[in-house]
Amino acid sequence: MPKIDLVAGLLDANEMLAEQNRTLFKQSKVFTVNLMGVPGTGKTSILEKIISSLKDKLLIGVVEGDLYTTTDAERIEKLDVPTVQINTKGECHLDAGTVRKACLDLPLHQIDLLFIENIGNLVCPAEFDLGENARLMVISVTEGNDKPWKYPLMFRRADAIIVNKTDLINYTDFDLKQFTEDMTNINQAAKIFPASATTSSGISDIADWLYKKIKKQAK
Ligand SMILES: Nc1nc2c(ncn2[C@@H]2O[C@H](COP(=O)(O)OP(=O)(O)OP(=O)(O)O)[C@@H](O)[C@H]2O)c(=O)[nH]1
Ligand SMILES: [Mg+2]
Repeated sequence: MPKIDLVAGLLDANEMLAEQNRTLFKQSKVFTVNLMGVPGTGKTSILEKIISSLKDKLLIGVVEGDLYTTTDAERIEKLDVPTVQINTKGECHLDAGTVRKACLDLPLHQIDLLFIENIGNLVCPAEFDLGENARLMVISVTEGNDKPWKYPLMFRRADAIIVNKTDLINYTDFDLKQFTEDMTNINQAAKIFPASATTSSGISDIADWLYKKIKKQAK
């Protein structure tokens, strides 16, 4: 079978499973967030801070995607939220079927907000719909201004972009104004949140945005 047909077939099959996940999440009244970004951009660190900020208002669950380790799940479990680790054993993204299986190990009906931390990568995760309600992307100021143009699909499909590690911005050439302008051309609808998981700057804005989205959907 030509490679291109195989890829198209995989994506079609994934789309079907993503629809099933959407139905499951809707029936379970759980709002799901697909958290994406390159390795080390601060996905887990941001997640730790958002969980701490929303934990008293919402019941939160987490699916942690990683190639081989359980490090991130161990970090999240310390916050006392139900967590399931997926090890993709080399696959560069999560897919809808794998997420579905992980959800079997979660008390989905008790959860209001489910985070899915995807594999660190700016290419593959963008193509695989997981049935999520929102796509949250993390980029950090140490990664450079050119990423939206180099990886447009990921940036085009994001509902919100967290620009993390702003505590380091003066040590980099990252230009937030330029980034915001570029994003206007690529994805005008995406919200942009400058933040730092280290200092907690910007975390309350992200938490408020998520909370409002969840309440709006629940109406
Ligand atoms: N200075 C600074 N460092 C940060 C910030 N956020 C995360 N880090 C550091 O960046 C490194 C990677 O953070 P993680 O949260 O593990 O990143 P990740 O995106 O989850 O990484 P993977 O799961 O491996 O893809 C750690 O050493 C964090 O302490 C931040 O806002 N500022
Ligand atoms: Mg992580």
